[in-house]
Order: sequence, then structure tokens, then C-alpha cells
Amino acid sequence: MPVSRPELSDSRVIAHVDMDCFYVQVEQRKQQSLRGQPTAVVQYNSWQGGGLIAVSYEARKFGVKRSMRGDEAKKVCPEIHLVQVPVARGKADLNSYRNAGSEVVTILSRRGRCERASIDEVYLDLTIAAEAMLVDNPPECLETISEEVVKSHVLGLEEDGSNAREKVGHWLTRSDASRRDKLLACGAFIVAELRLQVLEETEFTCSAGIAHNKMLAKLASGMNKPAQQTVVPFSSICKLLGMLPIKKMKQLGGKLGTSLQIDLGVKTVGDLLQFSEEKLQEYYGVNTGSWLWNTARGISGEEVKERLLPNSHGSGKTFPGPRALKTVPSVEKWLSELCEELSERLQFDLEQNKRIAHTLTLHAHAYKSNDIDSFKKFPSKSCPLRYGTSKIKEDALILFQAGLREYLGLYNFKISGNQNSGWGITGLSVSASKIIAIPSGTRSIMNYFHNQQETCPQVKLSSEKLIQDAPLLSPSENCIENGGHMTLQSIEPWISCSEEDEETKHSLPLDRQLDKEMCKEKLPDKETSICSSPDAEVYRGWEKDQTESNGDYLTEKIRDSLESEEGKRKLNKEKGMSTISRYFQSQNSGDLLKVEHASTSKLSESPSLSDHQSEPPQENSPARGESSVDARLCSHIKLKRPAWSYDIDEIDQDVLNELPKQIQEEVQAWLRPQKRPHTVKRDSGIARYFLPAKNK
Ligand code: DCP
Repeated sequence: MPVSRPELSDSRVIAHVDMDCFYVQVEQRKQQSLRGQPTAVVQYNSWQGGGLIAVSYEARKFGVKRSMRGDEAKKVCPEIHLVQVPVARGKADLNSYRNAGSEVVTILSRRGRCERASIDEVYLDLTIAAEAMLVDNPPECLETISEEVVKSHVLGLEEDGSNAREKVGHWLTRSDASRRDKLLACGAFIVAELRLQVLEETEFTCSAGIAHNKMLAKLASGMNKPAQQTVVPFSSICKLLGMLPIKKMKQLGGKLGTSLQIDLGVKTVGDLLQFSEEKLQEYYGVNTGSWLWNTARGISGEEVKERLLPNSHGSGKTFPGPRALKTVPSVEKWLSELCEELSERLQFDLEQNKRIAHTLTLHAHAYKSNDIDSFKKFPSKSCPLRYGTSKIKEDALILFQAGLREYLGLYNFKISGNQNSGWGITGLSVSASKIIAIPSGTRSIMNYFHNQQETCPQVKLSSEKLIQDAPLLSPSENCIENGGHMTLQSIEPWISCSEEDEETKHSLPLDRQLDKEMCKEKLPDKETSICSSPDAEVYRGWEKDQTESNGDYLTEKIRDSLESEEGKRKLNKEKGMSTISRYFQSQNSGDLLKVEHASTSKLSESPSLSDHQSEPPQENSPARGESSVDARLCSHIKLKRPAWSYDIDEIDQDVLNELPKQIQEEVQAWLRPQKRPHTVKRDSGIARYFLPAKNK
């Protein structure tokens, strides 16, 4: 649900830059003869000429649309050039488009904070640059204005053809304008200059919206395409939103927009102005109500986040009609392809950008024939991400099976086995999210763990061996490691329903319609998934550790690691990555410490899982009627929590304080369970992790 954020300042200068027919431009740059020609990029699927995914503006003039297939496009525009998207592993390979997007981002980020919103969209916060221009080089003092700037569209100015540019030129250089308008005018100059640089350096054209916030800038960037820019002065907002159909507003294209239309009779965003904030809150809750009230007034405080790299990676494929996958082995085969691509990109990101992803998510689109429950959607599933292609494949398959079991119901799943019992998969994707940069100050945390190692030689030995394995991401994830052999049973407790943000969905362009739909399949209440909490990950580790109670866990893990081809490859790769290796080594060391602590401490005292299932729900346990897996997990967690034997007093606060903030938070999260042994609540939000720890 959208959350309202108060406007940070009424004179920010925000731009949204959107590439024009992006994939087509990339292909035209590869094949110069296509320039200026009606061209479309078609999907990797030859049925009826393939589905169009990008259409050049020359082809659009003939009526060619993205919803068409190649054959249909040929009918309306016989001279159209159809270029097939590059292919790798039997599916579209979007790398050339991603790289082209990165080239553009590099240029756009020169003048202000830059947020890469999708493969071809960027937000810029140009406030500081605009303020500087207003002081040093105000538009009213300029002797000449570039053609690109006067070509701008300024909402609210009457554009009647002949003297439109004159009017725009005058608006941009007025000395009697308000400060707000002057800043926007500076923004228009800066964006025009950036767009020209993009054209010169990449040969790509783009369009832009310039406004006081992201929401308005995004609305404006698509208003005048291609290769143009649109300015939204404060005075034009009311008229703009008054005409904007409610479903066209970001976040209102789905159920909320439909409810506004049906329940409140709202047609345009401006129609919302007739409702008080209280009324909207009454209908849609406090947050959404306030967000709607603000949106109707063009108010949005959402910040441009500094992000030049994508915040997720994904790989997906659709299997329409007769191509639907109908057996688990066929799904496994495709998952394998998708995971290989995902793993390659993760590895590249790690080596190139020193970033690691934390969550693996599987989405699928499925159907069931002969079923009254056919509206039911295939649930998206997530788990902590383990690096290494084979591990990603293995986990993705387990996620799929967990999803399928939920989708079919346990009974049907069991009788179905690998046979086709009336289900089919029409879309499949895997994605990696929660990507963070490896903090630069990891040496300190490494020292910390090294100190710990000295007191525990067995752990030291284990960690040295383990460096040959794929890098592991967090203590909890290490604990659930089992030498690459996980079972559905062992993974199940930490499989959660996916909660990806908009950008995550947007980063999978080829399959993004599929993904967007799939991503709507969330738990009804975002905060009910215990598996998404940091604490829960620690407990999942313990859960796994319990299953390894025969003590062979570490030995097996090392042996598997040594035997694995992948482990050997990684070892070679790691030679040139000493810092990262050290980081992971230190992580492994610390993680193993926990494994050691766990296996030698109170785990044996924990009553079995089944003992707890019979206990009545307590105050902090899941309510009756919740899924049995979650209920089991909750009760299990409570018992295991005290088993973690790190003593916070052993940790020197000075050491903690000198760590980068991110690591401090992570360490605090590891330690927190000790402080709050009984605080797991299914209905509590992330905010609780920032509250002072309570001893209950
Ligand atoms: N894309 C895709 N599948 C879709 C939609 C888009 O693969 N269903 C890809 C191809 C597009 C790129 O993403 O070139 C960017 O999508 P946009 O929606 O921004 O559309 P274009 O850039 O193609 O055109 P426009 O100039 O209208 O923005």
C-alpha cells in the first residue's frame, strides 16, 4: 500500500528521464542502417512473428503498437524491420540493453543525485545544481538559449504553434518569476544539457519531466516524446491532476484505483480533492488515506535515492499456450537456465561492484485445469540467497516445489508427483534482491572474528577450509548451509512469500508484465511473515543447526566444498579479490562460531518440534488458524532462542562503534535475540527492530 511522505521542500528540482523506444535505439546503434527506419524489437518466440516489445517512433506513425505480433505489424507497416532480441540459453539476453542503460546513468549522474529506477529510467535530484545556477548564472542573464531548452514544454503555457518557443523562452528567463519557477527553469537548462550529452556520447535520445517531486516528474516525462522535455510549474499541478484519469497515476493502476472508481465514483486524480483526509483514511486506512489526499494535491516527499546500480537482478521466461511446462523435470530444466543467468549476473555484480544479494525469490504463473479453485495464483516464494550456481538452482527448485505444493494443495501435490495432473506453468522467473554493497570497513569486523577464532582453534580450521566454498551471506544463512544439500523440509521454515518493491519488478523488462502480476501475490498483511524479519533468519539458522545435531555438519560441509567443482572455480576467481575474500572469510569465521556455539550449547535441551505444536497459542505466538508452518516455526523459535550463546558483554563496544553503520546494525541484529528472548510477533513490523530492546 502506498505510504504518504510529507513534501520535503516546495522547491526541489526533480527530473525523471526516460529513454525513447529504448531497445530499438540500442539495436539501431548496433545496425546503423536501421536509423530513421520503422523498426521493432521482437521477443524470442517466432510464433506469428514474435511479440513486439519495443517500437520505433517511425513505426508508431503507421499504427504499429507494442501489443502486436510481428506478422500483424508487417500488415500495417510492410517496410518495418523486425529485430529479434538477442538470445542466450534459449531465452532473451538483455545484457546489451542493461549495459546501454548503465552508459546513460553514468552521464546523467554528473549533475546531481541519481536513482536508476529501471533499465531505461532515471530520477535525478537537481536541486543543488539548480540553486547554484540561480546564483552563478541565472537564466534571466543568459545572452543565448539553446534550441534544446526552448523546445521544452511548460505545462500551463498556451502552446499554439507559431510562437510557442518564444513563450517558453520568455517563461524560462523571466526576472519576475517566483523562486520556485526560477529553480524549475534552471532545472530545464540542466536537463536539456544532460540530454544533449547523452545523445552525443551514446547516440540515444531520451525524454524528461522536470518538476518539484518524483511523482510529477514521472507523469511529465511521458507527455512529450520522443526527445523532448516537459516542465511542471507549481501553478499547473491542479489542472494536470484534474485531467489525469485515476488509473494513470502510479500505484493507482490496480485494485486501489478500481475501488476509488467504483466505491467513491472518482474518475480523475483531481476528483479526490472533494474528500477530506479523514474520509479517505476512513475508507483506506491512515497511510493510504493520507497518501491519496496528498496525491490529489500533487504532494509527494519521496526522495531520490542515490542508486546507480539496479537494486535487484532477475531472469524470467514465459511459456504461453501449448508451451506451458507441465512436469517438475521440465520446470527444473528451465529453472536451471534461469538460475545460471542469475548466478552469472550476481557474480559479475560481486566482482565489479562488490555487492551481494540477500534474497532469492521465485515467481511463477500457473494454471490448473478442471479446478473450481482456478482463480488461485501461484504463490511467490523467497529464501535467503546462497551464492553458487548449483545452490541457487537447488534452492529455486525447492521454492518452486513449495509454491506448487501450496498452489495444488498438499493432497494433489502428493498424488501428482512428477506427473502432469492438470497443472501448467506459463511463466517462471527467479530474482535476487536486497542487494547491498560490501561495507568498506570490513577489516574491523574481521579482526573481531579473528580474535574470537584464536580462542577456538576448531572453528579456525573450519573457516579456512570453507573459504573455498561459495561466499555466504549472513550468519543465519551459513547456519542453514548443509554442504549444498537442502531438503524441502529443511528449507521450508524460511520460505516466505515474496515482498518485492516496484523497482524490483521493473528490472525484469522482458517478463515484467508477468512479474508485475506475480508480484501482486503477497500476503494479505505485509508484516505477518515472520520469515522476513532479521531475527527470524537467525532462528532459521538454529532450526537448521538442530537438524545437524550429529556433529558431522562442519566436516560434511568442508568435504562438499572441496569436492565441488564450483568451489574450485570460485577459489580461482577469488585469487584476484583479496578484499572480498577476506570479507567472506571473516563472515564465515563468525558464522561458524555460531554453529559451534549452537552445537555445543543448549540445543539438546530444546523439546522437539512436535512437543510444541501441541501447546496452546500464547500471547506472542501466532493466532489459531494461521498456517501450520508458521505456527510451528513460531513455537520452535521461542524455544530455540535462548540457545544462542553469544554473550553481549563479551563484545567490546568500542569495536562495535568503529564499524560501518551497516555492519553495526547487522551485528546488533545478531545480538538482539539474546536481549529479547520472547519478542517474536507475527504481527509486528520492521520498526520494532529499531525500538530499545526489552526484556520480557
Ligand atoms: N520492454 C519489454 N517488455 C515490455 C515493455 C517494455 O521488454 N512489455 C522493454 C523494451 C523497451 C524497454 O523495456 O524498449 C523500456 O520500456 P518503455 O515502457 O520505457 O518503452 P520504450 O522505451 O520502448 O518506449 P517509450 O519511448 O514509449 O518509453
